[in-house]
Amino acid sequence: MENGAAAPVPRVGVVVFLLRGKSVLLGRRRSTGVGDSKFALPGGHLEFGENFEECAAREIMEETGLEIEKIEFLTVTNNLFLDETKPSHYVAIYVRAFLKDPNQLPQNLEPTKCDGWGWYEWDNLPKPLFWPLQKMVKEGFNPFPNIA
Ligand code: 8DG
Ligand code: MG
Ligand code: MG
Repeated sequence: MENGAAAPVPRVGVVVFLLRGKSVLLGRRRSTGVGDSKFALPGGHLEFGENFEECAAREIMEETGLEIEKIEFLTVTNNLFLDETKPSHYVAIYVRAFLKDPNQLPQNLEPTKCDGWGWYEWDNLPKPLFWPLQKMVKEGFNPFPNIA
């Protein structure tokens, strides 16, 4: 840009449905950017050279201290946050994963970004949900494996 400011670009977010029984891990965001005070999935920015599974495992470790396994790609969405405090655009890569040790407890390792982590039943999700997740739920998306 002529004024020297960097032109905004879309970024890649990797977002994790961490599943335990009928529940999913959610945390209430504390953000000056997008989704402040909304319940959201753990995740973060894809770093240069990472694959989606590596990014998911790293973000979960950084944010919760949890070790995950069976990381599997689910879907991708294109999320525009143009009216937010800090306008942004994310291509969100959604994966699901499971705990390596089902007894391991989530820790709130980034308290400036999250009020705390909790397990929430898929059929009884908390409100308000971060809108990209709310939209997926409304459209009938289900992150749990099909057990035919
Ligand atoms: P990092 O510095 O650790 O890489 O990033 P972060 O601070 O953990 O990033 P984030 O905001 O948690 O996630 C990156 C972006 O991904 C977020 O700003 C918007 C997008 N995103 C969605 N849906 C969701 C979601 O449900 N959870 C999370 N965490 N991010 C999401 O579009
Ligand atoms: Mg992060
Ligand atoms: Mg995050």
